[in-house]
Amino acid sequence: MKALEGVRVLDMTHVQSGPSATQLLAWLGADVVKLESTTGDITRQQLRDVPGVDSLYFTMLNCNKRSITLNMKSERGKEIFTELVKTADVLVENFGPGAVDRMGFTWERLQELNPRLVYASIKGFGPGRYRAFKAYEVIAQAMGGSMTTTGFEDGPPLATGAQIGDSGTGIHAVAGILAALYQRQTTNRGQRVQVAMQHAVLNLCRVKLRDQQRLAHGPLREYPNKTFNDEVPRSGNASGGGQPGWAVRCAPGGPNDYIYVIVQPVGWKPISEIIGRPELADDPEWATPEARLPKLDKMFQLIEEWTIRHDKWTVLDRLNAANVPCGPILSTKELIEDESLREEGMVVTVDHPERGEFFTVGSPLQLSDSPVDVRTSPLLGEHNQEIYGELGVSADELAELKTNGVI
Ligand code: CAO
Repeated sequence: MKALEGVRVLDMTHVQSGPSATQLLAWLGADVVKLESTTGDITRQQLRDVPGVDSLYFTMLNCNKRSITLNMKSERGKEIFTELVKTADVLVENFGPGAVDRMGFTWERLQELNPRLVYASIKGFGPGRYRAFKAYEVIAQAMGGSMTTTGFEDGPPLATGAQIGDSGTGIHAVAGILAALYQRQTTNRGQRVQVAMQHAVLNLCRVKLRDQQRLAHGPLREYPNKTFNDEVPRSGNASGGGQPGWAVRCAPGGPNDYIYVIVQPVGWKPISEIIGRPELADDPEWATPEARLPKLDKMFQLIEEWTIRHDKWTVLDRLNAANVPCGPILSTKELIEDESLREEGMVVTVDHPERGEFFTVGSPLQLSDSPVDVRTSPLLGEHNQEIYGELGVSADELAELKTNGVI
């Protein structure tokens, strides 16, 4: 038994934000049926590395799902969809604003068809002035507080590699869907779940709005910036939080030879010993967090004078042995080859029928009674016969639907 065993998800998602949500639902045990246009999710063909084979973009976001094709713009397609909705517990989509309504399926209509349906939509924006706008990852980062706070003070706003706008929103959508399924147990009714990418990113940038309000009471002393105006500045690699941190360089000086070091109040004494400056532990100029606060740049410079002489793995071990929190910057190559991530099931090998073996990132949700078993993404329409057979569509009719461009 898996946690979501028996939950049927009709998955009309495409690209990243929606598929990331439904892949998690599949890993939690839901039966996720991905409904695609007859040409398929556009990502099947985007960024292809192997000609004619579903891209890694698709295969890494659509594991453990089944795939059916259905032309929602044909009359027969709409009839079939009507039947599919009746058998679903959850419908998820992330088309541009209004697309499902234009297909003829408003929330009112869907409720009529299946009052227990949980209907989840991911859009770029909420119902306010941006409601009709399409959105992609970095647009959400731009409009949700991430870009303005990422980068260095003297440089432009930066996008982060973490897909907080897409996959970050997907996770928020999963939380909403699970809550709606839970509430349905008492109400026996489904409900509408709406998540906006701008909102999800803003939620993840919550602490930056904390700092925006703190500015009213003076400069942000935990930031490395020397001057402040009326908005939170970009602060490079400073944590800006309660405990100062910075990325310092390590040997041999390559692009990822850095380690992020946090200096907790208790950490200063062991750090000063490790870096060969034990006298600074009791020096009133350095001994307390308050004394160090105005010269964090100098403090990290002192630390770097030691780290630059060692590789990041040595620094990781030395600092952790003294209970100093730190993290080497791991490159994508190091991550995919990381033994411990493989043992933990976070980097897994999947066997795809056309591409062969590839790596994917496993499920970060680890439940003791619902282990995740990562299986390949489906080929386009691979489960047409299986799913439409359940609805009573005969083999002859299937062939006819194919000829007529309905599936
Ligand atoms: N059968 C027939 N038509 C289908 C179909 C099907 N099975 N599935 C989708 N379509 C049609 C829709 O009806 C719609 O057509 P109309 O515009 O004529 O009504 C069209 O395909 C989909 O439109 P779209 O706006 O979703 O697609 P796009 O490529 O122009 O935009 C995107 C892509 C991502 C910008 C947009 O979907 C969007 O803003 N989504 C919400 C935000 C989001 O999730 N962004 C994340 C992007 S990366 O993860």
